[in-house]
Amino acid sequence: MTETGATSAPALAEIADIGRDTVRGGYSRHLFDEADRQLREWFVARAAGIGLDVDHDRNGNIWAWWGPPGPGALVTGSHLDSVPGGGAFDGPLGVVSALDAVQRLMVSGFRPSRPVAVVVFAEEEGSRFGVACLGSKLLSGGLAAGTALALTDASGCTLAEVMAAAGLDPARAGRDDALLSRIGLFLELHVEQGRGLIDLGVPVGVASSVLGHGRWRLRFAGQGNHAGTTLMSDRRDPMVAAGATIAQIADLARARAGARATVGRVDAAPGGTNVIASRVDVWLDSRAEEDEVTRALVAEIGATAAAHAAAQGCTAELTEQSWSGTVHFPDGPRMAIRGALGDVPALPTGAGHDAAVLAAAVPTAMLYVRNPTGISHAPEEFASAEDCAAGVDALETALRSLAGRS
Ligand code: HGY
Ligand code: MN
Ligand code: MN
Repeated sequence: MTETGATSAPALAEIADIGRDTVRGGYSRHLFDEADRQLREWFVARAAGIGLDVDHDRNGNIWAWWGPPGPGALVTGSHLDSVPGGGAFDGPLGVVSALDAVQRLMVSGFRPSRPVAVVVFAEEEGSRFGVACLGSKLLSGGLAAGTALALTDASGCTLAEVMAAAGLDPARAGRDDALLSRIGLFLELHVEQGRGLIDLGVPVGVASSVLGHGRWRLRFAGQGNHAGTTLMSDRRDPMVAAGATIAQIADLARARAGARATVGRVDAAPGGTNVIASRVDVWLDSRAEEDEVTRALVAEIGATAAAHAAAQGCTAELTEQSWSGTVHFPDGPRMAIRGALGDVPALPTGAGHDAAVLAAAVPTAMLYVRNPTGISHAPEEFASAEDCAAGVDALETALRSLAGRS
């Protein structure tokens, strides 16, 4: 960050060593784990260091205010958590760019006509508790507090226990109308996670829509047994049913225009090489432009799983774990931002975001920064220093224009 606030790529270097995953590559930063704790500490210090007043809300989100929290606030920011083995930019770019853009406005002597805040949302990736955008869903009432607090992580800890250990009162978790009433507009900058800006040849764009997306668990149950003494004819092997189902999922998705279905995570119990599994859990992520297409595809996958399970003398159970419907961002904020930035392109995305979840409760908008690899949720995710700087420039210009209005 230069003193004059000259254009510079956001200082992602400050957090580059936090949460590196030496096994998977990339970063693993999950709600209230050690990496998240360090990132939160960094954010609080960085925000306070530029004169913002930091406040932790009841749902684990962090708010850094320029001016007294009040109605009509212009809020920007994103998330700091990652997927397992995720990239460096998904989330942090929006947080660091927001701090840089606000600091530049401060240094320039700009005085906003409305409160301004930088926010860090909790558990956007849902990597610890399985629900995407957990912090913004709790804030906006998109997920009932009771349901959320009972969520468990891989070690069996509940969200309530983890929140309490982090110093929050789980009994207060849930929709926060007082805080929502302060938000006039939430503008999130995010690295693009597809190829739109590459193909258009421009560094920055605005968001038009976010695909509806959900997560389901397929639980195949059979009979655990000995790999050597159990004849093939005597088996009820859930791994065979799971494998046959997974092999079909891609074709079932391809048969529905624009639909996507992914299995990136499988868990077999007990997990011995010389043991026939007793249970295999398969997690499904599915998305499409029309929510009913996603629902129909998931139903078809569930039926396919049941048929393969029956053929193996096993059972299959489909459980919905997370759902966010398709969101079309409101025209007003997007047009105001395009008015301030000039004719930046408007892009749809298949990636979920807190700005899409919050759109149910307050006006929201997004800026995208070009990712020349077109790869995300992987260590190859990237944005050049020049494009990151263009993102901060765009965010500062948009904030200056939007905060100059009451
Ligand atoms: O899964 C998503 O689309 C987002 O990155 N949470
Ligand atoms: Mn992500
Ligand atoms: Mn993200």
